[in-house]
Amino acid sequence: SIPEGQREAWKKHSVRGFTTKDQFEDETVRHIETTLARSLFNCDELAAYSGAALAFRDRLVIEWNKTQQRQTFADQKRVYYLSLEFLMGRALDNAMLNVGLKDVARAGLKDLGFRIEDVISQEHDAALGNGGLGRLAACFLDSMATLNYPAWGYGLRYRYGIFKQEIVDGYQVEIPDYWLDFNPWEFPRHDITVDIQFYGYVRKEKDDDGKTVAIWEGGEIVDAVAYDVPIPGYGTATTNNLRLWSSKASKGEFDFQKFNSGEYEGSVGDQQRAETISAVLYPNDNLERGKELRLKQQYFWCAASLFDIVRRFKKTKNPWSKFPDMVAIQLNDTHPTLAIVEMQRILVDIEGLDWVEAWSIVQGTFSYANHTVMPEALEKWSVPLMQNLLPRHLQIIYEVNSQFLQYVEKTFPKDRDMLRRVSIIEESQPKMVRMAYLATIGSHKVNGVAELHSDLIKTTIFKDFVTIYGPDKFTNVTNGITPRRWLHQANPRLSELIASKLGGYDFLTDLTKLNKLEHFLDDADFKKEWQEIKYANKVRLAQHIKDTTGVSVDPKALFDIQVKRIHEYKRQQLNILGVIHRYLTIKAMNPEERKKLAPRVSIFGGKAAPGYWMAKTVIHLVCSVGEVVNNDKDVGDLLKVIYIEDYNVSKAEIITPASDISEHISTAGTEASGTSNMKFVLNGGLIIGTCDGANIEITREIGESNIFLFGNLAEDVEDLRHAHTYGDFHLDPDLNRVFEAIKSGRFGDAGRFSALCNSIIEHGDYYLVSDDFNSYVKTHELVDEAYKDQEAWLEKCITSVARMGFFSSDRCIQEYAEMIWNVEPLPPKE
Ligand code: CR6
Repeated sequence: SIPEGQREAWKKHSVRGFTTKDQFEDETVRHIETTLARSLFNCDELAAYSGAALAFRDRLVIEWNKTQQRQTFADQKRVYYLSLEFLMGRALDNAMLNVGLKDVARAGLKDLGFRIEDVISQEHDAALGNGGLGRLAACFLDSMATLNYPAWGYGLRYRYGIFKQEIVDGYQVEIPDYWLDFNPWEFPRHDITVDIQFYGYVRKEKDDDGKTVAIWEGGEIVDAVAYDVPIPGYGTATTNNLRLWSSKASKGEFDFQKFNSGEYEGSVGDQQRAETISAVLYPNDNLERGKELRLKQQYFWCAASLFDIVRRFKKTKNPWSKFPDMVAIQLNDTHPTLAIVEMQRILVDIEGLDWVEAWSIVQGTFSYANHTVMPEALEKWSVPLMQNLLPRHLQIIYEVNSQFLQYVEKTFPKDRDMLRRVSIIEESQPKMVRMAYLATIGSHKVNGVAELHSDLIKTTIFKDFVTIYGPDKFTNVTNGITPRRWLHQANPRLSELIASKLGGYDFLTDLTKLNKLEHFLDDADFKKEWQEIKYANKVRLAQHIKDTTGVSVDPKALFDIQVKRIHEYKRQQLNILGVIHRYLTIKAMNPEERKKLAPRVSIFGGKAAPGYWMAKTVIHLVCSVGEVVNNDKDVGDLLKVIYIEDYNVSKAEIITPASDISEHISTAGTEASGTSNMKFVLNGGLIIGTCDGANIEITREIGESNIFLFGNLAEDVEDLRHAHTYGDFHLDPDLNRVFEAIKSGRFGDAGRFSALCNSIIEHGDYYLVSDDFNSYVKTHELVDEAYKDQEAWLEKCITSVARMGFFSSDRCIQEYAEMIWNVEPLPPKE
């Protein structure tokens, strides 16, 4: 650090960051002219974005540095949020709003010849995630900073985020998302590099005290380089850190010999192999495929993060026993479970702690959030694969398992089968490591993400663990969303209207304050403005649809939206089959009947995993139906079917505020929580949904009369499936009519849809589409009816928004902090 005598000079020149419009313009132009080497003759919108982003970045960095310093000196417990996905979206708009300088920027950019909206939309989304799980991590970062928690996120810096989706001739085409061309929001820390070891072998040796120690040797080394991203809180100076690791060939490993002797390609090959580790995000949502590179990613990221966390702890000079009092590590799903094993390895093999003491430190430190009960998404790694890649870690897993099983056997001697059921090692061919069990055993708390889901994990996948540990180890933290991005940023006019009624923007940091909106249900001006805002948001979406698909939709029609990853359990197939039913019904109506019908626009969006054939077929069916319906003069504006390509966070900011109704229609018991359901309701849209995930709690909060629920309950699903497999299956007659239309070739070559139709008709209808079809269609009729009474509809929307306070991610983070992490906020000194 700088010597005492020079600190005054230093302080005099210390950077302050802009606050006024003039200063903002100074900074922006300076960055455009110097950092970017452009002039006023060649400054386009992208350059304006870059200049403005750099000006804001400077401001963030100042607070970020102070926050990090404060957190270091405070010597108190910190949270580390380990997530393989952070679906951040765009940063500039968020930074402007969080530091409270968007109006300054708007005026400044106008002076310089730009519209702020055009500038903001130049930014490339940071799309380091698949769907809900990654977006949840992003909302949590926003809340942790806003609530002043000393917290870091740890993830991977993928060179390619989730692919871009193009729809070509009605089919999904995947385009690589190379997003790092210009990213002003990250800071490479080339000085923070960690050596990560793979492969090799384990040697046992006696140390000086005669104790046997394990030494992991050989194999290969890859470097992890830190890239830091500042995370500004809203209305606070706290700016936390998100550290993303990037892989690089280790200097020691790079083969200079080869390079010198002219084998350039060979030497560069090693480098490329190392860089492959953090090259791509696996594009699967709720599905695991046991690929070696994925396991490599997981260990690479866990080992680098733990090295970093341990190094920081050691600087405090606290004894190891204090580790759980200083460090809370949250596992976002099982992807970072190897961190548990790595921690035990560090404590026992490197720091020389005794096994039992080390393990109690590990358990005191870690907690694990489960995000699914679906078997195909539960992570398992083959023992031979792990033996090869991480030989020492596999030994540790076996030792953890053996001690755990001894305890189980002693405690439950009568239940012989229990040992097989709860073993971390599944006795299959090949043997598999069950990561969810390992995560549960190595953590002090396990939580689900909505009440129903948390109940389900206790009665299904973790039933035996509830018996073993007692129910207190398991808890619920219902998911939430940040109202900053999902209301204030996505729907600025609605946020402003709400603020004008509630006397300011306090609701953005205490969302329960929204309940005062119920006092304005008789305020005609307020309601009129509310309605105008919804209409303007629909106009904006209609324009986007026109620009991207060429189809004109009427903003006065009922906008019915389902945007999320395409998955059979989320049942987009139920939606499109319902749309076909509607189309056939319209076609069979006489003109008088048609007049009574409310016009609809059915909007779909979402990516299918590249290898998920059935999901891709669903996309193709939606597009094919759109092709027919949208060109049917007979139908006109009564029905339009739209596929919005490349659904992502920044598109969601346009789509979410424009819904009248949105669809959250998973087979009951399959959607752990869902978070888009919360976003839509918070933006004044109603929802149609099953009794699943957070829909149930949304109903509890907003009232049954403000939501359109339908379908079978989670508790009946198993029986229904069982009945199907024993031949007790009835194809709903209306659904049959829909299938007949598809088979007749009305929507193009029927052969393309046969697998989709047959999964329902012939192969057991696992997701209960037919069982729920009638109830779904009938409920949509209720939606049509309700929409006719615009006055009553509006009242439902406003009432629902007023009651959504519970679903703020701030509430979630407070629950995690108090029940699971046991950490205190550290607010900046004023
Ligand atoms: N796919 C759940 O399916 C939940 C999020 C975040 C999911 C979804 O219902 O809202 O997590 N699960 O908790 C997984 O990713 C495993 C998801 O996003």
